[in-house]
Amino acid sequence: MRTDQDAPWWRSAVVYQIYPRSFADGDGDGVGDLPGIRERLDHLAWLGVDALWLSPIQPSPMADNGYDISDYCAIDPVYGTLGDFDRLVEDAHARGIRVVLDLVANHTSDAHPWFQQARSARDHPRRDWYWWRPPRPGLVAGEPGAEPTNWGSFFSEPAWTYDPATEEYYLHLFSAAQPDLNWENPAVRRAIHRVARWWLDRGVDGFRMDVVNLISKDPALPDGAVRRGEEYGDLGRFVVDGPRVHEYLAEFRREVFGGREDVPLLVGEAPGTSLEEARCYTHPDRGELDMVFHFEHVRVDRGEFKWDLRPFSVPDLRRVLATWQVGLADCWNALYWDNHDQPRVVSRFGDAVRHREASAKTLATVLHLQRGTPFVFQGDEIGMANHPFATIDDFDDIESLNHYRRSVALGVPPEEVLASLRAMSRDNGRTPMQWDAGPAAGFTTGVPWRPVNPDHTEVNVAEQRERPGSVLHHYRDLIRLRHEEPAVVEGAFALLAADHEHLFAFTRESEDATLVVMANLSGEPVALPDDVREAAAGSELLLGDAGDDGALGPWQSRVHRRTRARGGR
Ligand code: ISL
Repeated sequence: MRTDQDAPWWRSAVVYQIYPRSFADGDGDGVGDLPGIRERLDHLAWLGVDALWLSPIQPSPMADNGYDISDYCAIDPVYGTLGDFDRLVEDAHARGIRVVLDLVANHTSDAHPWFQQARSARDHPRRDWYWWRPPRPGLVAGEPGAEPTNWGSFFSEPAWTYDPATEEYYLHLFSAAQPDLNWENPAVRRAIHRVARWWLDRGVDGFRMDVVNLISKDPALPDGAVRRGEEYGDLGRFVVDGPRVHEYLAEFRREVFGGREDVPLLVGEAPGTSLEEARCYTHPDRGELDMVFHFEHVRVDRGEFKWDLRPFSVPDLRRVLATWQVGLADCWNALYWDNHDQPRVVSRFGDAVRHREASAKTLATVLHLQRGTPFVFQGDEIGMANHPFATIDDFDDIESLNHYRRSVALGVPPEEVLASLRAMSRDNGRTPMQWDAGPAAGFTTGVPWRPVNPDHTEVNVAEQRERPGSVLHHYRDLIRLRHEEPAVVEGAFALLAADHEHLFAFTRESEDATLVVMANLSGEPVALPDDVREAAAGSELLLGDAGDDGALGPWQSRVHRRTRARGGR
């Protein structure tokens, strides 16, 4: 496996995210599985990725497609067996590909034995593994308003559910089927450490920790301020980057990674986190997380624990990305455009209609050339786009369905809610992977669990594999460039054309070379401003079409390299 002596392996790595339900189906039941992934490993090896991250594969009632785990140390039968998992790890490792698992430890499924025991009696020793509270004094338990706090969950319901058997409420930041674990309890933390060690001993190479910045809550559980027109209080400051989260993560690393030779990757998903907090999570001196997925470029906080799509403009996007590049210069970034929770990058930031391939390629270029570890979500490497969902019956995701129900109940016209779901629903990222132009896009021989995007007849791996210049070949070139050019990994980031309406341009400067990256994030041709032209003067073209060196065509991008003279600039 590729390892640099001084730098951890993940610095020069590209990670590929697999959403197992939708990647490849090996047994024809219409749901993706581990044998299916194994059969497609050659695709990942051809692309050149260094690691794959699997969204949850453990047993789950699938209230949230596996982000509700009922047994941490097993495989859900729909995905296969532990034997299938071991074979997958072995085959991936044989190709130099590491395997990273999702660690969902903010909450379990309500079907997990821990929760079953906790809810069985108030005095059960496991009661305190979750957050239980009595109803508000003087109010009728189970009636709206009697919840212990005024918090709303991520999924448009109250964050508390009443349990009549023991006459208390339990806390869930997501659905009622996902009760939050009480990390205040050291026994809970030890149990999670054991789970993580168990998977590492089985050969996995790291974890993506789900909503890891939500694991510590303000134990006073105060009510949040209710903004005008909102139903729930603003709970963000009581649970996002909570009071003990840094302590828990330092402990996790010590207890789980301590003494291991090949240090695993630890990347944390951190909705709502700030740059300041991210520096605490990722600073090498603190050693909590290697990198975090922040949300600032994709979502905007509208309060009440909800993040809407951030309105898109190039100056705004560039400012956010550059701020994180500079702000984490002594730390490390996780670079991503989308994942299984977000609309597809080409539909969201690019132009899937008029400039599909060019915009998919250019967006990939600016992602991969920033400083940090790029995460490629399955299908982005061929420019997969949002699905043309028609009616509410076409949606499946719990967040989307709950959002629809709540909005319509509050009087928002259904067509309006549908329009917003088409743009932002998590279902967009979950349609089956498009392998070929055949029935069900080569994803399954059966009936796929989610509709295949009708554009698979044109947009698929098989076609792009045969076509140099395709989005797929471009991803491969970008990954190869990272492996061959140290400046891609370590070069310092500096923004160019800082006021331009359409350009995202920057340099990456290392000891030996300066890379100049210029990208036109618009459908209009642009003339290059002076600072970009000067930076690129006398350089060699590494990637992109040469064309007019004073301009970029619609959605065009180029990467140049200037060798630095020894002893000078
Ligand atoms: O990103 C989102 C879009 O609004 C949120 O819906 C998402 O739920 C949030 O980012 C947290 O995501 C993670 O935890 C959830 C799970 O549903 C997501 O799939 C997961 O990535 C609860 O485990």
